[in-house]
Amino acid sequence: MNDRAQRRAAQVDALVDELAKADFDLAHPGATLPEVAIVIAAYKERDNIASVITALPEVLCGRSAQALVVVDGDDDGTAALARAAGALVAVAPVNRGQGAALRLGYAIARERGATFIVTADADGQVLPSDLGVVLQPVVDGVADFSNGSRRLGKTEVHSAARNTGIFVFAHLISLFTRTKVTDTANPIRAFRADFAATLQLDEPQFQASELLISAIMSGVRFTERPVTMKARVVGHSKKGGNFSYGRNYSRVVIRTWLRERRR
Ligand SMILES: Nc1nc2c(ncn2[C@@H]2O[C@H](COP(=O)(O)OP(=O)(O)O)[C@@H](O)[C@H]2O)c(=O)[nH]1
Ligand SMILES: [Mg+2]
Repeated sequence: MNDRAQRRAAQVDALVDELAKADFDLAHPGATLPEVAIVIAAYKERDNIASVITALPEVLCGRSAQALVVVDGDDDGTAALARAAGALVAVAPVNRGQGAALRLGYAIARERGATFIVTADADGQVLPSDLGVVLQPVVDGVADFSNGSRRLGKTEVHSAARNTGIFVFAHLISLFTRTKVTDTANPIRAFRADFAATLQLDEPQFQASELLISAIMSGVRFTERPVTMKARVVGHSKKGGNFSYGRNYSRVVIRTWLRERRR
C-alpha cells in the first residue's frame, strides 16, 4: 500500500471505530467499566458466546470485573446473545478481524474507566479461573504485561501442526526479543488499561504476536503464567487452516520485529 492508500485506510478505520463507539453508547447509555475489563473479540460465536459470558467471574484479583465484547460485522446474533448474558457489547458495522476488534475494545475500556484489561476468547477455549492468574502480577505491580502460557500449563488441543507452530514461534520470538516466551498466541493477556494506547497496533486479524512483540520491545516488565487451553467447543478457527495461519503469523512476527527495531 502506498502512503495515500495507507492514510485513507486509517481514516476509514477511525470512522468504523467511531460508529462502533456510537453504537455502544446507544446500547449502553452512560455505561462505565469497573476496575477490570475482560475484553473479548467475537465473530460468528452464536453457539458459544452465552456460556462463555455467564461463566466469567464477576470479581478478579479482588476487583470487580465486567465483560466487554466487540463484535464486527455481526450477522448471526452474537451481539444480542452477549448482551442478554450480561456483557457490554460494541458492534462495528463491518468485519475487520480480531486485531481491530480488540484494539477497539482496549480503547473503550480505557475511555470508560477501566484500570486493568485482561483478554479472553469467545469460543470457550479459555478457563475462566485462569483470568485472575494472568492478571495478578499486573494488579500486584510486579509486571506490566502478563501473558498466559499453555506450555507452562496444559493444552487440550491435540493438533500436532498447531502445537509445533506454538513451539517454533515461541523460540523464534524469544530469539528476536531476547526474552523467554513460551506461548506467543495465548488468548489471555493482561496489562493496565492505558498501556495498549502507547503501542503501534495495526494488524487487523493476527494481533497476538504484534501486541506481544511490541510490548516486550517497548521495554516493559514481562511475565508469563501457566494456563489451560481447552479445545474449541463449537465451530472452527476464523483464521484459516494451519498453513495459511502459519504464513500469516510469520508475516506479522517478522513485520513487527523489523518495525520495532527501527523505533
Ligand atoms: N470481532 C471479531 N472477532 C474475531 C474475528 N475473528 C476471530 N474472532 C474472535 O477471536 C477469537 C479467536 O478466534 P479463533 O477464530 O478461535 O482463532 P484461534 O483461536 O487463534 O484459532 C474468538 O473469540 C473469535 O470469535 C473477527 O473477524 N472479528
Ligand atoms: Mg480459538
